[in-house]
Amino acid sequence: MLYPQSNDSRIVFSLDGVWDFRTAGEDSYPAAWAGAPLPEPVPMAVPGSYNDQNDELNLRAHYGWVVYQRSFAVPSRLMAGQRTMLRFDATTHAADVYVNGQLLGSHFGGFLPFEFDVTDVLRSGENLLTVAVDNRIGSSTLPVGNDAGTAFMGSDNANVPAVAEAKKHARRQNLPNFDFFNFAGLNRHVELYTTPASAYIADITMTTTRLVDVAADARTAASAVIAYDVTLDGTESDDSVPPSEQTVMSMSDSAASDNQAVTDNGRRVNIAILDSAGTVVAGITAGFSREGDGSVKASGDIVIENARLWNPGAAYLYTAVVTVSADGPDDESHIIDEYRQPFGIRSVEVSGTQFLINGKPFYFKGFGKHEDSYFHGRGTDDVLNVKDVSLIHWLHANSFRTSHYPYAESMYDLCDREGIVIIDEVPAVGMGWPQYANPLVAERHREAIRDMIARDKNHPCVVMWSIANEPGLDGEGDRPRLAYDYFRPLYELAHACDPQNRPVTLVCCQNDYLSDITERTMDVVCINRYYGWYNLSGDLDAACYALNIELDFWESIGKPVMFTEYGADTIEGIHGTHGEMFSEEFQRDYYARINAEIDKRPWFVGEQLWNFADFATFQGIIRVEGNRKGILTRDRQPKMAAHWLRERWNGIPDYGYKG
Ligand code: E9O
Repeated sequence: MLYPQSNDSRIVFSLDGVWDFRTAGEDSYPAAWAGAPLPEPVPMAVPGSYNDQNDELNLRAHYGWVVYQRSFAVPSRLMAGQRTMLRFDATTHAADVYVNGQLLGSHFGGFLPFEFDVTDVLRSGENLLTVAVDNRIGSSTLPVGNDAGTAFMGSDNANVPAVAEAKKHARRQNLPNFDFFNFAGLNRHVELYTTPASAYIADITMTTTRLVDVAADARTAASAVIAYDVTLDGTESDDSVPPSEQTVMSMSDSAASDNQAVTDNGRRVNIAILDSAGTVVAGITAGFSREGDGSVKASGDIVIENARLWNPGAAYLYTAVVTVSADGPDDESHIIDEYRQPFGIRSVEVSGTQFLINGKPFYFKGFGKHEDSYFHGRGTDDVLNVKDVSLIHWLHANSFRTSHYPYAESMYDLCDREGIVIIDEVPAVGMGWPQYANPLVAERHREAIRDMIARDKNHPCVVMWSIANEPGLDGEGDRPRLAYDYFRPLYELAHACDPQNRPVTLVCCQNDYLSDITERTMDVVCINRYYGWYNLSGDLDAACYALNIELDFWESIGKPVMFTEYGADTIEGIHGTHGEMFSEEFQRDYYARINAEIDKRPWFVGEQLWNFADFATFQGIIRVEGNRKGILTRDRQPKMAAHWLRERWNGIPDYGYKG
């Protein structure tokens, strides 16, 4: 799904702003609210999680449905003959969408976009848009909620009669089996956008397939072969003919002016490749053909000479200006649709125990993050994203994982531009044994993998897919095999979905790595380890000893291995000469000691600590105002460890750290 874009052929209208809002029932909402103004609404900003926007309603404790509503008018003159789409960048977690009382459809899953065709639904004048959103999580949702018991690492005196009795009368609530607050609502942008109706560009894929003569510093290549793939859809997209001859242009030609390759019905695509200065450096014109699956596509290769490569810390972006045109009855060429797709030229591969970008061994320096901030909750916040990216640079970090869900698109755009590397993760967090036997979970999991890769495939910043965080992989009996049987097909699905065939991983929890037979089969072994915190607490000598025992095991596996989490809760302002747990000194010493051990292992290809910043969680006895493992506070002030890491990371190059 292409991100909405305004140009000569398309219009985008933002529906962000202050909407009307009401909480509704645990299991439903009044049907009458779908098509009439909400009674006594309160204001609610979109995008944004609703939870921290209104204190009177105690929305952090809300369980079940809420209803958002706004009206809008569109300039019907401008939209006549266009296809009009209503897009949600993400609603968390399930949504029913109505326009003028008519149900357009429902969507499940809180972190990826969906859209509805509203061409025949909108009327001139005011339209009423109503979105009902459900925040409930349970054993069939991703992320996973507990149906009973406690939330993630919650405490309970299960056998005390009074506790057991009180639970029967307790209000229903979400019990996340994950460690981040279940922020919900219209977390991301809402847009109306148009495309031409008869034929429009439905998708674009730009894939680096070959780099020739990469320079020693990996900044350039003598040439790069880019596979393009453009999908056409629309009411008249299906009268295509077999592909006509394609015309590859040299750099000196003007791509935009070459219209030689024309189908019988005259419809053709032109792709002009612009460098970062906007100069056309290559291009192609091609016809469309119908594929076996019924889609209408144009695909082939474009060669870019003297290619500038995208690198961590040294980004370079090209833009593919994709134009579909056809000859009218007057024999003149008319543009039907156009789209500007940025992309980067780079390769990613795992070779032996190395993670190679542009053929050079890359070392991951960074963290797991969250979309999380005061007031906004998980709401898209470009100020915060720009600030975080600047802090990533300040720390001399080069990467992060989108723990534990795909982030808003604008963050990937920023990272493309700023040369920051992303491990992109689906919201499969909190998974254990019951989920592996639940076909609904498996289907939702597959859908999340497919949708994430379809959305993010063109981003050069994304170098690896993570298909889950900390599922149960080890244990007695057939458990390791059950986990393998569940995850191996998902690993293969991720590879099959990705035109770039990037490495795929599964982020594994502190576990019995000897009985776990799944993690070792990933392209990169990504481990979350808390030696010295959750175990051997506070004893860094014992922690290092234990870590080395485990590292000896991974050495025997012969794959690249990295930390995707390690850390210690730290309350800013707590100090001590001997650095006890929770003090700023302890967090610094923890990283100093653990990093000294991984530095001895050449196949250990990265350190992504936990976490970039403190973040909100479900309340519980081990969470004081959330998870405090940030090296920054929630308001982005550095703790002592951040200064220490900043110095360490300044001395670690992106490429070739361990030879
Ligand atoms: C997932 C992440 O979302 N990994 C957790 C992080 C944490 O700080 C959480 O925020 O808790 C760590 C899981 C470690 C489990 C260790 C097991 C030992 C339990 C006593």
